[in-house]
Amino acid sequence: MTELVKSDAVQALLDKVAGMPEPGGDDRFKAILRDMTEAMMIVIERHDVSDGELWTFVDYLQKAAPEFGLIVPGIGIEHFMDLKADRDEAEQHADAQTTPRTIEGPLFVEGAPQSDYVAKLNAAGESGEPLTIEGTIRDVDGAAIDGAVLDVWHADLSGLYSHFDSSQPAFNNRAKIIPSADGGYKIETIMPVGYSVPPGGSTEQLLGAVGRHGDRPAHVHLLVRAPGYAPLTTQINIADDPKVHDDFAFGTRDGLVPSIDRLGNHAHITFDLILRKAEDDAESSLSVRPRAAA
Ligand code: MBD
Ligand code: FE
Repeated sequence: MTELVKSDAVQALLDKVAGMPEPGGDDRFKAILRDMTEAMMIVIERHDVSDGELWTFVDYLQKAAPEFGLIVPGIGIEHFMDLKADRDEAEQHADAQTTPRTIEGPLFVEGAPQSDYVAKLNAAGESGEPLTIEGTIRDVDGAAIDGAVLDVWHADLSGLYSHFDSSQPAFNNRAKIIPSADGGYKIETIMPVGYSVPPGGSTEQLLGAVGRHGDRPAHVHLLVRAPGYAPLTTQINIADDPKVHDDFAFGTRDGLVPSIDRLGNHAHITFDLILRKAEDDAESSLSVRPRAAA
């Protein structure tokens, strides 16, 4: 089916494309570039992609570049990285009963205002359903973790995130919490609504071309870091959102849909965060993904 790609001429072309005969450059990058280029050629041959289709796709990519951070979760690659991390972790730490990880997404901002134990979000003062989230941050043996820092971020009632939506106050619905000595944390905010990809944008165009929507259920992002522990990036998914199991970014996972207790008009969620010790410095540091900071 891909006889042309397998031919000596194309294989020799790929070697040259990836700088194989050259002494300079990075060997790992050479191998990856070669495989990526070969994968594209296989797709072109297998689907008999025309010249017009190829250059229409190139034009799409050029225009879509600012939305790549949304397209990567939209085509399941960010979730795939979680599945791979789960697989690798199960091989090395089969018994670690940690909180499930899920995608970070492209909307985290480093540098949120820090507070002890409790963070009050909704600096914009939107009138929504009051929501309290509380729990403890512990290790797999149930002990509080020294030096843990919890970042939280979520969308406003328009489904937009501060920093990326300049109409919101700085760090609206973003905070850094230093848990109490026993690992306790508390978030006081309002119930967020789901996020949708920008209307008329490249992500929506791609998803529409395969009959999909670009919506996420309401969710609250959490990131816990602590010296000597594997960082945990996860989310609370709001159980009564109709799309809770229909997320364009595939972020909803078992164990991340806690029940919601309602007392009057006040919603309450209990959610514990369980981390495991890191084996080495690499495991205890957050991925080097480029992130916004303010
Ligand atoms: C979001 O709010 C989000 O969390 C992800 C993963 C992707 C796009 C928007
Ligand atoms: Fe989000």
